Parts: sequence; structure tokens; C-alpha cells
Amino acid sequence: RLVEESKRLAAHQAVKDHLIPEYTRIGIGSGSTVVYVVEAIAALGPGVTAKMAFYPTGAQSEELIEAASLNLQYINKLPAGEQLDVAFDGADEVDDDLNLIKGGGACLWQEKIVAASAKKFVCVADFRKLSPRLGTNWKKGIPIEVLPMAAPRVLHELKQMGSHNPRIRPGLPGKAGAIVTDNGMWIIDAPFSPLLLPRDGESGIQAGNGENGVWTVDALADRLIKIPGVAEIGL
Ligand code: DER
Repeated sequence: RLVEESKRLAAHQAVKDHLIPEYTRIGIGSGSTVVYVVEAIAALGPGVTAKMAFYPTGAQSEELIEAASLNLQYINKLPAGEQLDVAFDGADEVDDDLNLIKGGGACLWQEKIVAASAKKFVCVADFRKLSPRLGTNWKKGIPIEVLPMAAPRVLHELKQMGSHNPRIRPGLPGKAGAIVTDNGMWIIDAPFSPLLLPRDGESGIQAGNGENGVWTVDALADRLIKIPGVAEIGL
């Protein structure tokens, strides 16, 4: 109960502080926390939201936007060179420098595209997600989205980089085989010792070569570690 309340508080505070009524383009992440972000936005009423367009980061995000009767728009329709005003999203772990682990919900590729398209990225995370160093709380490994045919080679590269027992994320009950993302990809979860994880832009671990085009390595590749923006943290 406390967790849900913390999520709701963080989400409503984040919207109150960072959704400026003049904004017209808003990114909406995926997961369970962002449900409360959409709840807070919808509560502003059509007087505020009618002129806003909301950009999803996957199927669940799209459903949230539609269910709240908010205007749905897609990031591929964003004119080249233009940005979203703000993007809200959750995270699996947040450290003191706003480094994030993303991908627990297997939506990280589109999330990254939308977050990177926004002038401001607001991460909404309840108290469980706070961590002195990435990898100390989130033990499931760094999520990496890969083209299925590249998975064997990526697994090998990750072992070479020091990941112990990287594995393809299995499907949920009722789905034989691997989880398939909204983009038709697989997810590899790669556990690393926290000491191996870079902080604030260190590139302690180079993203694998050769598979860059098919990798979305959240919270690992040095270009990503520091997502500029503000983290609204659960109380
Ligand atoms: O997949 C992701 O990165 C999501 O943002 C997710 O991991 C956050 O999930 P939660 O809000 O349900 O904790």
C-alpha cells in the first residue's frame, strides 16, 4: 500500500511541478508508475489537456493515453529537429546522479527514443528505486533489447565484458519461449557487479561492437548514463 501511495505521490508531484499548461507535446513512458502520471494529467481536465498531444512508448502506454481520452500522437510524426516539451517515465533504479536502469517492463527502446526527443525528462520513481549505486538494488541485470538473431553473439559479448550469466528474458506464463517486445525484439538481462557499472558517463563498459544497430543498452552505454532532466523521487 505504501509503495502505491509513494508512486501516486511522486507522479502527482511530478505533473504538478513539470507539466506546464503551455506545453503541447508530452511523452508518456511505460510501467505501473506512469499510470499515476496519466491519472494526474487527466485530472487537469480538457481545459488544459485538449491542446496537448501525448506520445506513447509502447502498447501499454498507448492504451493509458487512449483510456484517459487524451490526444494520442506518435513520435515518428514529430517534425525533424523539433522536440517534445517534456517526457515522463518510470525507472527500475535511480542513483544519486540520476543514472537510471530502465527496461524492467521491456519497453526501453521506445522509451529511450521518446525521452531523448524531449527537452526535459522527468523520471518518477518510488522510494524502492533509490540506490547509492546502480546494480545494488536492481538485481535482475541490465535489460538490453536485441534482434533475436543477434542474441547468441550479444550474450557472448556480455560475458566477455564481465556479466555473470546474462540470459534471454523468458516469456510470462502462457507464453512459451522468450518475451517479445513491442518492436518484435528480445530482451537480454545482463547482471553485472555494481563496481563494473559506470557512473555519470564513465564508460566502464563499452557497448558491444557489431551489434550496436540492434542494441538498445539502457543504463550501460556511456552515451546514455546521464539522462538530462529532473528526477521526481517517491517520498
Ligand atoms: O521498462 C521500464 O523501464 C519501465 O519504465 C519500468 O521498468 C518502470 O516500471 P514501474 O514504474 O512499473 O516500476
